[in-house]
Amino acid sequence: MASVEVNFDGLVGPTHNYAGLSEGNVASLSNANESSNPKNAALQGLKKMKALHDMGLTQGVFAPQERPDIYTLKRLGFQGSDAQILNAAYKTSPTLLASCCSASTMWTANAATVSPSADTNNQKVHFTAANLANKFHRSLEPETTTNILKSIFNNDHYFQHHQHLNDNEHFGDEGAANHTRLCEKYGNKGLEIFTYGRVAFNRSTPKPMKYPARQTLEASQAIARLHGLSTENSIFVQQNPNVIDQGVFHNDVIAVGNQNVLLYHEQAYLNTGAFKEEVRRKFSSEDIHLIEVSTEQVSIEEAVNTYLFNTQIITLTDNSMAIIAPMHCRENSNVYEYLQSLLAGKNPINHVEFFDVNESMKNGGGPACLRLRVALTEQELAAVNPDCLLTDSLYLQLVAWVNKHYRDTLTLKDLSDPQLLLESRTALDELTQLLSLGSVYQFQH
Ligand code: SUG
Repeated sequence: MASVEVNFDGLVGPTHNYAGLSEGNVASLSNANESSNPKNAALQGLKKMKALHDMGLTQGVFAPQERPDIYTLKRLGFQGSDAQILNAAYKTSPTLLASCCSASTMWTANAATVSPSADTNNQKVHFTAANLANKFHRSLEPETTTNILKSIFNNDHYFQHHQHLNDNEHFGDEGAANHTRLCEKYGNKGLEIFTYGRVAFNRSTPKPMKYPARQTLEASQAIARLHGLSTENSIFVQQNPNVIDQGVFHNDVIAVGNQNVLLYHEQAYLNTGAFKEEVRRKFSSEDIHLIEVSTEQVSIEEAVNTYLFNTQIITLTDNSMAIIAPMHCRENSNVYEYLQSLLAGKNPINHVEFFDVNESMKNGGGPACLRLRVALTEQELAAVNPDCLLTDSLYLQLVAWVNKHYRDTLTLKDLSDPQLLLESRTALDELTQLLSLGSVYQFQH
């Protein structure tokens, strides 16, 4: 068996809600305060995982985190019993409480940056959890993310884990959402493309005016150093600040790559010409498809609303490629038409599947946000915690687990309900057994 790419999808946690926490993320702001359906959200995610598993791909499961995050509330001065803390936090600021309850770890594209062993100087797979320093609710994620990564990839011979970058916006790091790897075969040396939004230590360089640039060049460079990448197999390219200001808060909202295919909008990058030239020069083969979508074909607004580029391009067992898209792409006739022309065009993508991941989409998370890609050799795959890899029976167990523990409606007021904390801990405790994760959560210590 050759190397494979495994998608580790984030399981949606029991507190999934819409709190409007992400400035610059259009969907998050426009659905603020709506009531959510955590059960449906988790089942939608599981369905996508199962479908990819059924297509013959190796599919991983990434556990959610403990929310409400009582430890953060204590650190911020709330005291008393858990119920008192939740109540006082809600009274002080519903948004603060919602931040400590966000199920945002479902978007595992932001969990970490991963460099496969073919790219690194010690031939190990390297992992660095993202610090997500730009958003308070997301900055609560990296420690437990690292615990979970260490528990899934628990073998020093093959895997190397780094501490997340310093918790400061100068080193703001959003993980794989701003990182794409092109390669011939997954096991070959690839070209790692780091896309950043601004340069932190040089104020005179271009940056967005309205919305934050979450990823800095300095963070991307630090990751490449930590992972032992070479200059020939890495590229640092700036995202177009104008599109960040139109709601493209991560690069995976405007570009997606797989093997020798890069699908991107013509406005995605600041200096597209130079970027394309560098990709062609550094890529190991001339057989590369740089598929540029023009504004005339799909506007930035349509790209942001339909998540055309937040699709997953996957390689099927017959080596053809399929595109995994959200329903929004089917519902928008212009984008649908574009997809049909893409499938008919001279490129390896010849199949599209649409998925209802609407609960996640309403917070700005499409199919690609929900997964962390890890390319692994046969030996590395054998060293992965097998209970985190989806099987037909694990799927059924997880569906039953969701149905048993999750609510089907949640409002911001419900977040202060102490019962929700208990439900969430009970569910996660059981999950760590299902996935053989060990004690990755603070409440288990
Ligand atoms: O960080 N939304 C997430 C969406 C992340 C999408 N990921 C990628 N593009 N890879 C974010 O903005 C919204 C939470 C709320 O508003 O309740 C949120 O965190």
